[in-house]
Amino acid sequence: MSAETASSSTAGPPAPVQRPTRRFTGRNNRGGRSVILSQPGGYSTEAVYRPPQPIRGGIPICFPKFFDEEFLEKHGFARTEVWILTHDTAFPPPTPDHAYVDFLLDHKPDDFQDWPNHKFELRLRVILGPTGDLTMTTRVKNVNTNGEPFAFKFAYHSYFSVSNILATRIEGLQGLDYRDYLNHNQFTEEADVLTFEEELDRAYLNTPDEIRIRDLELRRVITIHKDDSLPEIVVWNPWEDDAGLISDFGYEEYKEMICVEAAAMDSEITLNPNEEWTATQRLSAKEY
Ligand code: TA6
Repeated sequence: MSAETASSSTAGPPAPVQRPTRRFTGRNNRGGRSVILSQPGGYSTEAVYRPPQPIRGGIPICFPKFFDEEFLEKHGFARTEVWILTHDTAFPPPTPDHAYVDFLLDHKPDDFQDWPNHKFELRLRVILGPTGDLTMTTRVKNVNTNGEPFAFKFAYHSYFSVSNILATRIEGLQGLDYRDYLNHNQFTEEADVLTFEEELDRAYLNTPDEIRIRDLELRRVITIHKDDSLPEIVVWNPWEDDAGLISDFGYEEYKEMICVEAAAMDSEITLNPNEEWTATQRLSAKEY
């Protein structure tokens, strides 16, 4: 009998599976409630919600814009709107050891004046798995009754906490073309891993399904798994000078964050009436 089998025979029955849970907070001063998905091992986040300011942190949903032509209006209205909490039977039923929540943002007449005359349904399912994996699936449907198509861009604007930006590496980008938004040029990534020593704002094009964020101090790898609907990866850190210009960004916080965003932002997605687009990203973390 091998040592491995001997130890498993004395280990007793396996520990019961601890399931992620979901709960609702009380109503806030705008009448809204928050939904908290938690996993027994931890994993919580905090964010301040002061509409119409977007939340700095977490995973804001960028829709229907990412940049406009003049770079003036960034990231669209979806991230600052109040979404409806719903139960969406059109999503596949999740397995019992996952906690999930469904949200809906739809069109009311005269809403969203910077994207007028478009009726849409924007649906989001967030699933927390037993090992802390976080899966987000978005569905965008054109429900225009005037026969018109519409076009949009999209991103999961994910903020990640890292121990030290100087000890952070992004893996999976070598050989890819990227647009550099700091000097409006296009380059090809030559480095085997992306490191940080100054402000960086780039969109990598035609990226693979998995991109990893390696935290050398924490000895942790976060993997972003994404589907083909999200061909780009945006990487952003404002560094010292730019962070100082952003009012809700702590002066030193650029040292402990990185945005790595699965996106469809390089070209627009066009939907005809009744067509639907879906995009999934899953985040998982592993220590090594
Ligand atoms: O996604 C990267 C980026 O567009 C950067 O250019 C930077 O401006 C950042 O997002 C912050 O955007 P926000 O609108 O959240 O302040």
